[in-house]
Amino acid sequence: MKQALMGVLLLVSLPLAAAGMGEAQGLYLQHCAVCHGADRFGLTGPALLPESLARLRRAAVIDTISAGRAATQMQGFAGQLTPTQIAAIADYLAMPPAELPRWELAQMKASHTVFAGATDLPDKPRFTADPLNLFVVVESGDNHITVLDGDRFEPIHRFPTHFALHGGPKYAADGRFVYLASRDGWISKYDLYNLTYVAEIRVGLNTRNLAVSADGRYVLVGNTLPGTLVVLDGYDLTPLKVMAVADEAGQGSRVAAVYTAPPRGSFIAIMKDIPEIWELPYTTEAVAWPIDSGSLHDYRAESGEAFPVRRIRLERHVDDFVLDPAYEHLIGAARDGTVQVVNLTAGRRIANLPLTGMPHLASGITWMRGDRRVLATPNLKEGAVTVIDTQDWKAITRVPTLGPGFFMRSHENSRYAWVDSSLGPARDTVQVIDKETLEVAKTIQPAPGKTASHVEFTRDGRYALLSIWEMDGAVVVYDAQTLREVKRVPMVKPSGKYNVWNKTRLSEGTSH
Ligand code: DHE
Repeated sequence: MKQALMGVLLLVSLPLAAAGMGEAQGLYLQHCAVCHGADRFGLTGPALLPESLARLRRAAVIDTISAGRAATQMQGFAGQLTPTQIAAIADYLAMPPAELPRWELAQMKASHTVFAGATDLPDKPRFTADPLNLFVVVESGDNHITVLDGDRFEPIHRFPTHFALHGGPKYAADGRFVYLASRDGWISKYDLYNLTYVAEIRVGLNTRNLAVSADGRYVLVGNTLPGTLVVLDGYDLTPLKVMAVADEAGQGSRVAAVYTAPPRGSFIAIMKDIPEIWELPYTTEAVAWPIDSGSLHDYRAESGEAFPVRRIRLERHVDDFVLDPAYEHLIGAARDGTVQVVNLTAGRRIANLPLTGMPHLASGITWMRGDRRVLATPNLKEGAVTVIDTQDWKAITRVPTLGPGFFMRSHENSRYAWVDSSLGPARDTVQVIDKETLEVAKTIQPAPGKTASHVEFTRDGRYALLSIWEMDGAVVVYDAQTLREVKRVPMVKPSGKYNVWNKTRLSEGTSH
């Protein structure tokens, strides 16, 4: 801790030293606090804590303070403040607050809103499009969502969201409601039939992602600040339980990710700072558990507590993971690139995978190749997709790509899997891999010089929708068989798109 603090202090550069901490704080309170809060926890503007700004370089923070942020209420301060004052504010924002930030049940309750009349609306869509073939498209450029008709590729509705949504929006099982998480800890429930928000609540200061139970009764949110798991009522987001994450010796941890495991009737959570996986059963009713002894079921019966925690202890922690289609195995990667396979029923690691770079397993997908199910993962550091046999957990091949990428997608009805190279110089290309030959069948460059990424299929797998990740971006629709462009729908930096059918039917070609 002392070392970490020293590191932060050393990072504080000359402008802060020159202006002095007091002056920088004074400038912050005078110019920024009205939108971002005196405590930097965020108000109408986002939180400005080191955790919230971790993805931005110092130069980008200075640039935003100087020039403002397009399509938001953030104005530029270059005309009012000197470059030294702006740099001092940027350095002040990189400092942790004097007191450890807390966000407890009382603060959550104070932030909770159930919108008037919104829990009592008709159970029928207000539009004629197929409600199971809608896409929710997150436009991160100006913090909006477009609801897109997945047959005609026409927008049905566009609405504002909290700042910086991240992770996949999650649907309730019938696809009517969608739950959204912002990096700043805001969770919203939206009614896709009536095109209106139902409820919202702030559950933390920095959130990883959320998961929805298969029965729709609960939402679980994993936070990094503070390190908590929060259970909400799926109906109106009332907070039901807040769990501080720590190992049995009391070492606290940030949450790295949470997912729902429908056949297990449980949530699975991984932790950033302790080598543990937590399984939290959310139903005490009969579930087709894949286990019969030494079991979670027994544990749960003994516990009698709501959301008891089953700890799976590992030697090394995992930061990123995917579950196999049977929800029997968790395949997890650590930041150092090591990958382990954990049998969730047995509660132990059963294999290590000797992969290189940094596999992005949250984007891993599986398919049947002959009589074997394979798992393919893109890589955040290397231009390659690794294909793994899920029977013996051995890598079959590495498919070279044009660069490191984030996302990989396919569909049961498609012979191709799509992968981007958005983290390298060929960021304006995506590649289409033949799932049988495991070779690149085509390289597509939808808009030269503009970042291309994140594909999602229509419910029948006939079309693949790709994002051009720019302020003047678009969702480009391709015929998934001929790989020819069909349509281009303008969007503002569409970071991701989510098809109701594929997500709720747990398509093997996408994330859930
Ligand atoms: Fe993501 C999903 C973690 C940076 C866009 N990202 C996820 C999920 C995790 C994760 C655990 C799964 C959540 C889920 O499905 O509910 N992301 C991380 C990181 O650790 C990382 C590398 C660093 C960080 O800042 O947290 C990171 N992610 C980014 C970005 O910089 C991206 C490209 C732009 C952004 O919006 O912040 C980004 N992440 C996404 C998207 C998804 C996502 C679009 C949903 C993918 C899907 O199809 O399900």
